[in-house]
Amino acid sequence: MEGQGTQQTGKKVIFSGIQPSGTLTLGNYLGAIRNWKQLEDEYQCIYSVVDLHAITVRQEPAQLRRRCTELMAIYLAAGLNPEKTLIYCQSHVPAHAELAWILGCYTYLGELQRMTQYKDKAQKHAANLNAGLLTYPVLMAADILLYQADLVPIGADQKQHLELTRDIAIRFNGAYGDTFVVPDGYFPKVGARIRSLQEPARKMSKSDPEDTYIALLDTPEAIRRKFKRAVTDSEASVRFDPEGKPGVSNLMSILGAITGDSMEKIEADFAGQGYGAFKTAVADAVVAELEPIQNEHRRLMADKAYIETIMRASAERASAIAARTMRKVRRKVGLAPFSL
Ligand code: ATP
Ligand code: LTN
Repeated sequence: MEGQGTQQTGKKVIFSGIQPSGTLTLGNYLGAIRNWKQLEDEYQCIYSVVDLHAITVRQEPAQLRRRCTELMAIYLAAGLNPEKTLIYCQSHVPAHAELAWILGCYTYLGELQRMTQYKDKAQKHAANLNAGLLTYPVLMAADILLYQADLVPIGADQKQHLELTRDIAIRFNGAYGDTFVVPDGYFPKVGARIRSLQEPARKMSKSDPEDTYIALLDTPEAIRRKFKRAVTDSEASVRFDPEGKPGVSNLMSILGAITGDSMEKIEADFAGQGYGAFKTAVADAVVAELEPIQNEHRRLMADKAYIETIMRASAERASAIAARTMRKVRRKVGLAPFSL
């Protein structure tokens, strides 16, 4: 189904979310949040703090609560304008869970078992291999389809989940007639897959050990130290070759994502220089990029009442959009009508 935009704005809809499951990394920033701001005028953007997704892995309750507020503050500190963009907490709109249940009945077990993220997480969390880890992508599909999103900005790691969302939407539309907009992915040209500083074969992930990632709120000293210790190779030449030189190429991607420079330009700029100077330049660029966000974040965290006001207002507006989809879905599926 073609997107018609929200009734309020007539603009195409963008939806994305981040789990409050750890400190945000430079990967989350470059692969996701940084690109969100640029979309805010052209689209009706809806960005969620997806706390229901986060509890697929055990979370300490007080910490989870704090991280939700912290992530909201990061959305705001990264420059999102809450007058235009909806930023809210997923669990504040119960329709996410309701639609996830319904869509789960239109998703095959085989489809879920094939998901790479599920296979990875099943290995990592063998002691708590709960059903939520398997049905995680159904909840993600519900997030997206609930708002009739046209575009979903995500990092490359979420491509498979988006494909599944499309399949579920097409299947449902096929069975009941046009109900959901079939969304497209929106991938950043640079920064889509930032890798671990210690094991560049893996993506940079906030649930890995601390020295493998740069946290958005790391101090400049910590950022410099981590880049200094980042894995490279013994060739001592700054050359972009993701296969042969994954560590150096990852650092080049980070620098390029921030400065906008091409890999060729970075190669030329650092020709004949060792890794020391190069790593310092990468660290300087990251420190300068993050500093204003960190300052604004600190300011916002001192005003939790303001964050809560935004969270509540956005959740109300999001609920109204979600309710429209739910009325349609309930009717199509044949759930008994009711009004309170
Ligand atoms: P976890 O490692 O705990 O599973 P995560 O770090 O992958 O979590 P998410 O909340 O799952 O974080 O992802 C938020 C957004 O950040 C998604 O759009 C995802 O594609 C993007 N993202 C995550 N890691 C990276 C990365 N290393 N490079 C680029 N984008 C990333
Ligand atoms: N699964 C995503 C987070 C996420 C999301 C979404 C992204 C949950 N729901 C809806 C885009 C749209 C992740 O792990 N990065």
